[in-house]
Amino acid sequence: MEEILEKLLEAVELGKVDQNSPYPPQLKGQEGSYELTLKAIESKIGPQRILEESLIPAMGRVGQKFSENKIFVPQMLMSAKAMGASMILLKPFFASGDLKAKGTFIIGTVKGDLHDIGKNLVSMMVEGGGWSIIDLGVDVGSERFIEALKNNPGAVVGLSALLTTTMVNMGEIVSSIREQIPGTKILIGGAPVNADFCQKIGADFYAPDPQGAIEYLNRQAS
Ligand code: B12
Repeated sequence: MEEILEKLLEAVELGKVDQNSPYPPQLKGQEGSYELTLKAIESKIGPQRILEESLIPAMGRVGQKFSENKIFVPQMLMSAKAMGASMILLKPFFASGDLKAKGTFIIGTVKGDLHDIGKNLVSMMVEGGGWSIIDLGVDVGSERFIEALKNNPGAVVGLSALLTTTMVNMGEIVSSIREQIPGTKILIGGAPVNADFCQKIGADFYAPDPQGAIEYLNRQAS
């Protein structure tokens, strides 16, 4: 792997946002994820490799260390910030050049859950796939999904959850949508969910990653 991708992985893992950021003390004065992502882009390393070889593995390591009680919420938050600084720079690469959208995709992280990195990634890539995006943010309950659907008839809905305690809220949201706006296509994703759970709560499709979401959405559009 290029040295720059290794450095970026380390910067995100340790929560180094940019050169001026005082955290973590051992990387004081060194480049952070912002500068390293810029350099990677300038070196013509594609956004997909930056994501797959640095950013996503970094968050995997962070999760592992959190599970082992080697780091705590504040450190996890700094890593999320560092990842966010990179994602801002990657967004233009995923943004759509298409003028006419294939359809509308309403996405949100479900009630009780504040994790938005994966959701943002999905929305960025789906937008790049030619869909118009309505991102409802985090901690979203059924009422807000239904309101957005009423304003955008025929839109496909995407639900994200990262916690085993909040994935259950997906079931309640799916039921409410089914009751009020039958026929809506609902896609779910996030680390704790899978195809079995999708079937159990009556959603239409589970995708493990943005690519799977795009493929499903394109099947709906054609
Ligand atoms: C960063 C992080 C945080 C940050 C979130 C910042 C932010 N802005 O998102 C902060 C510090 C706030 C946080 C808080 C907490 N967290 Co946290 N967090 C993480 C961490 C390290 C990374 C998550 C992440 O961004 N991954 C990278 C992205 C790219 O991956 P992803 O989200 O899975 O998304 C991908 C796919 O799942 C999919 N996808 C995601 N959504 C969707 C939606 C659709 C429609 C589709 C198709 C696909 C899809 O596509 C994405 C790209 O491939 C994970 C560990 C991990 N390895 O996941 C823990 C983790 C999720 N957190 C955990 C916990 C316990 C918490 C807290 C409860 C801690 C606490 N005691 O306070 C709180 C909960 C706060 C809340 N109410 O939500 C646990 C969850 C355990 C569980 N099974 O329930 C984990 C797994 C850590 C661990 N190993 O214990 N966290």
